[in-house]
Amino acid sequence: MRVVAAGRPGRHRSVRAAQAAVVAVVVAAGVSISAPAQAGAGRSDRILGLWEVQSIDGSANNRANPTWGKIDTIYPRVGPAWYADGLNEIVDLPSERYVSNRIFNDMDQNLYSPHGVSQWGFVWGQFVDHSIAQRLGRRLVSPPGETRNIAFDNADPMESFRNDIGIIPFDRSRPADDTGITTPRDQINTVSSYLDAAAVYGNSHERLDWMREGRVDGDPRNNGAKLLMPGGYLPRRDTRGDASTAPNMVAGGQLFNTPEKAAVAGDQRANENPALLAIQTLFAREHNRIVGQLPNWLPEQDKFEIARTVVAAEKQYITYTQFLPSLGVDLPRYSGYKPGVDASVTNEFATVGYRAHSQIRGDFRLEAKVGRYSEQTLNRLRELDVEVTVEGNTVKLMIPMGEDAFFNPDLLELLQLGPMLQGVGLRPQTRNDELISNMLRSFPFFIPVPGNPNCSDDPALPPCLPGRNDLGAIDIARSRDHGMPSYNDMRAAYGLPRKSSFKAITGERTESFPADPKLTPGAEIDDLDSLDFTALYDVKGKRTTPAADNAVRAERRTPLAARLKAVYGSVDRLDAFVGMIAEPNLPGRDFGELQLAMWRKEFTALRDGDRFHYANDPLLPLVRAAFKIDYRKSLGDIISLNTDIPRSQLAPDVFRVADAQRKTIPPPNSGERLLPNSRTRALGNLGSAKPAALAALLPPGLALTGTVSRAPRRPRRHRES
Ligand code: HEM
Ligand SMILES: [Ca+2]
Ligand SMILES: [Ca+2]
Ligand SMILES: [Ca+2]
Repeated sequence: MRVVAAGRPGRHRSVRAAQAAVVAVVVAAGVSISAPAQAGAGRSDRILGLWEVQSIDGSANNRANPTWGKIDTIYPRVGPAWYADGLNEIVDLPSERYVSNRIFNDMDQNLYSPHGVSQWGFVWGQFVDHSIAQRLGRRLVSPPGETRNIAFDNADPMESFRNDIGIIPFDRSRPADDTGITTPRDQINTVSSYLDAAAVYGNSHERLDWMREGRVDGDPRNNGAKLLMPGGYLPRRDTRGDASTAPNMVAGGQLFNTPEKAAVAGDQRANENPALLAIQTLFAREHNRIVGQLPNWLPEQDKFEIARTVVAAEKQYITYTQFLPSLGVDLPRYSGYKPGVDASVTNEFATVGYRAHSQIRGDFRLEAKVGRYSEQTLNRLRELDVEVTVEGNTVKLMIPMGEDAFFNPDLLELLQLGPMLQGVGLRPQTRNDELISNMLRSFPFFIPVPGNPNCSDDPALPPCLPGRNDLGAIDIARSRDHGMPSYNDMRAAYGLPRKSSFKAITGERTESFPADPKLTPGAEIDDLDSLDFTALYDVKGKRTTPAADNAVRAERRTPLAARLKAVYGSVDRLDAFVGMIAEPNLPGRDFGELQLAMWRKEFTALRDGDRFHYANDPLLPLVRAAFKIDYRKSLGDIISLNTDIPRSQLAPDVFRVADAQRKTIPPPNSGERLLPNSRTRALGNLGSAKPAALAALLPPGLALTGTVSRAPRRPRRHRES
């Protein structure tokens, strides 16, 4: 089957006008069929018999290199691997928890995003992560590699937590076959790299078959168009009866002993925290909402694939026009699909650059009208450590990201989807800096003992063993496990100059410890007083207090550079993850130089190297014209369309808290740049356009005569709220 480009913009008036013309050609007249659908390909592999379906596993997105970005392929490297023996062995550097205690410890003092980025910054970030990366060897998903527990020294003078098992459990990722022997050890990404909606639909037909309404027989194409959503929430593993045949879900935390109660989503990590599960649930509802807007004459399979296409486009659109700009990540202008760009998520990005764990705030705050929750529900929430306060007509809930919140799908159903999603936008996330919330850096967990397999608090039973997890220490350990380049080699790999001193990294004036009566000269690095906050500043640069809980910047008794120097000695030994988050935020952005470079490079590749990127997909304007379904929505729009929270009760840009709204948000056509050519998913012959041919494909009454409803040119102004 030949695929011919429409690319006939006519006389070049202006770039914008030409673009508009191309779009109009595609939609109003350009989609015609000069040949029947490809022989041999079943109709169910096409949308409306014409349009290529995006593969579920990322294969053949790139036609010349069909394994690029596919599931179960190696994370390519940007820089050289750093192993002790050049091949496989972890480099000998300071213990991860030792580093964490001296660099990441926030002493329970929150510092917030200086630009008022809401908690959507990290919640959306995690949702995106779960569509692009999951290493082989993640516990409870695939068999891990060698055990390499992280040392936890209860006697460390800088240790403020107790860990009775003396280690933080850690396994190496499983190496890619035949690596680590004569070539450096590589790791495998088990999900597809492309920024599709894999977190919603999964990466395999078997999984999707179970998740869609209808018969489970391994083939989703004979199922209904909708996702199974009993009562508007994701199904549990036992919803269809036998949980043992349900898709696998990571069942840690509250689900450890009841894995059959895990909510099932495309991504196995969906139950990890209530906000993540909420966004997963929202997009499953959105899928079903779109299916409901499609005409009845469409076969179920076509409805499904059209809705999946729109959902993926919405997810990308929000990522590129709302999420990235809110954090200050700007990209070069989109200029069309580039088949030479490999969009595979790199090892450096998955293991260092994209681990935005420093942005995670340790609690969620919800506000609802008194009466939304019954007294019984409030009591159950209290049992789950939720703090409930009533102020006038408003009930306020504070949900600590602790034991009871992790892997607890019941919690989301108690809170209800609308208030949870609204709550994520109410408060700022924590600053992207070297501090990682103690909620995640010193998270308690319990290891069952004989006689108490469920770790019940019952005093009659033997107590379980209390341990501590440290996400920051694990990030360091993982970067060493994956042979990540040192900080300076990482900078070089991303085209940035090396740094020759610690103070040049942090931007501080000195890397010496000050003379201070609270510190013992020569032993400052082992002195908890070295971490004291000596001044806090709010967003206006005014001094503030811990009680005001609005600090965005701080001074401490000792410079970060002095502590880094005392821990690492030489700049060239510095872990890339640690150096990256020790860099100061650039003006107007929530990122330092290295992390910004890593995000720019990866998100540009994920856009330019994706044949199904929303701005390269001629099916989307067709869907818009034919069915009045427009993917160009803000996250706030999607929340209000699928919950009982009206749009007016959400900020225009939910990625910023109310008093940090930007004057403008991107116009709805931002970035759309359809360049129909042989590289899109169009299978029809667009060149010899005959509207009648398309009309023949569609039932009577559905004529595609209109032009594309163009978005307003001027950025829309929004009220500041
Ligand atoms: C409450 C929020 C979050 C929790 C509890 C969490 C927890 C975790 C854990 C336990 C791992 C596995 C660590 C390992 O063994 O290597 C991980 C991996 C990862 N996380 Fe997070 N995370 C959260 C949010 C985020 C966010 C906001 C981002 C990015 C914006 C992110 C990006 C990643 C990435 C890229 C990986 C590695 C993925 C892979 O290649 O396997 N996470 N996270
Ligand atoms: Ca993917
Ligand atoms: Ca089926
Ligand atoms: Ca932080």
